[in-house]
Amino acid sequence: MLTRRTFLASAGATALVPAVTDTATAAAPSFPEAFLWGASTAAYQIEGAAREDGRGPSIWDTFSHTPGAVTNGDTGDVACDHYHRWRGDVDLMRRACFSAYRFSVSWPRVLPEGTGRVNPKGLAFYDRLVDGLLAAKIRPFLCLYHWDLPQALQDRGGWHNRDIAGWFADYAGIVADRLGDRVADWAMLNEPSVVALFGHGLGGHAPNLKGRASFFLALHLQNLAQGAALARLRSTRPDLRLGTVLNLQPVRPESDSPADHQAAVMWDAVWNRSCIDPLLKGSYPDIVKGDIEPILGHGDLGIIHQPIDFLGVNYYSRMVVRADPHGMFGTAWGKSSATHYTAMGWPVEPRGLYEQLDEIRRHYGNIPVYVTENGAAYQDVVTASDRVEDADRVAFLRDHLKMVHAAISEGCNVKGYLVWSLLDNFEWAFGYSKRFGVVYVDYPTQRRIPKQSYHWLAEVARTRRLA
Ligand code: GCO
Repeated sequence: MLTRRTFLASAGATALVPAVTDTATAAAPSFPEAFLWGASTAAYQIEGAAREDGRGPSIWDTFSHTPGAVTNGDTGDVACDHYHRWRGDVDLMRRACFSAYRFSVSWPRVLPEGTGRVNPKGLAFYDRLVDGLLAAKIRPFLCLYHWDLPQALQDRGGWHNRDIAGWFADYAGIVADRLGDRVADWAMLNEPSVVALFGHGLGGHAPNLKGRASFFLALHLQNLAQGAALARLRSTRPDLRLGTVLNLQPVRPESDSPADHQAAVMWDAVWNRSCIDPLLKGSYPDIVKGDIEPILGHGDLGIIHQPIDFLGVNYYSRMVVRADPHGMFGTAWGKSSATHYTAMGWPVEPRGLYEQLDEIRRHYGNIPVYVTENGAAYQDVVTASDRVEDADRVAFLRDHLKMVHAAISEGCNVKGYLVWSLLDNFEWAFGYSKRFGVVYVDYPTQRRIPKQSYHWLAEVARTRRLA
């Protein structure tokens, strides 16, 4: 079975776009004063306190407790214990001169059954966190959905039940009523194509469903729910800045053959354009219309096509595909030409980030963009002197930030960069075996050890320069 790992491990590409000009990359890059620096996290990956203060179960609780589902049987029951240690974690960001932080709200912490009864203690947690962030002069970016659907809603069909558009809009309204006076920036979803592909298409993530029709239904209903929530918040809270977070990856054919080119067009439509096009252009790509039309309700596209104030872009690598008549979409992963790989097996391809930002400038109205995730897992080691010398991660971040700088120099509307992630955390099906943090977490003691990359990023945030 393809997992997220094998899938991305075979991604990668030769550069098929014009090289970034030397002038854009050569000078010691300095970033605009208003540029935001920070980190992203997600509730299930860091909070822990899974059964505390009235939180209901999510599909990731169910999945992680299923024998064999997650590496080493790891679960998010305790995670980074951020639910109790958030003050120290906010302080780590303050000391790093971070000006922004994207976190997600756990839907089942706020609404244990997904709809109906609100859990006051759940909302109170985010209330404290937001106040703590503001006191530390860190701008909160709140994401409403980072994959932890209430299990009670999964039991009612989850992302396969059209009612979810209303459930999600109601939940968005409840959170905004409580936090909208202090949180200005609201992202609806995180990476709907990952939820659709690994949760509902290939399997490997909660709720572990499979099939092409299942994939498209989950994708379409996430788009619909996102549109419903955007419309709800736009009408009730016109003062908020609304957006969403997509994982966009330039797709390249493995060879020049027409079949591989066709596979790349298909995969780009499935992975990238079926999310961004309906939202920003009001239509699905032609090549997937046969899949979408049978599930498209009257008026759906009007609901999905909403103005947004910003787009969050998560970027890790390009993707290479080739034609394969046996693949779910007639595609298979092609061979990467990259020379470096992270501990996830993902190719290191900083230029792909430039290409993606440039694509948004040229084809999507140069909408304001935050890089809401970028980072890498490496085999971090704590030295005898209690340090983590993650020079590979520093190089990764520096090379990608150079590309962000190049994109800005060429007119891309990039407003900030949030590293994935602040802390080592629960990396979904890989559990705690992959470390993405700029801060090391010693799980048995929950001790935090800022890595070399943390100190490096802090210096960049402080000086706005890439040393
Ligand atoms: C994603 C999620 C994060 C991951 C990160 C590393 O992109 O899958 O947004 O939750 O942990 O991307 O895989």
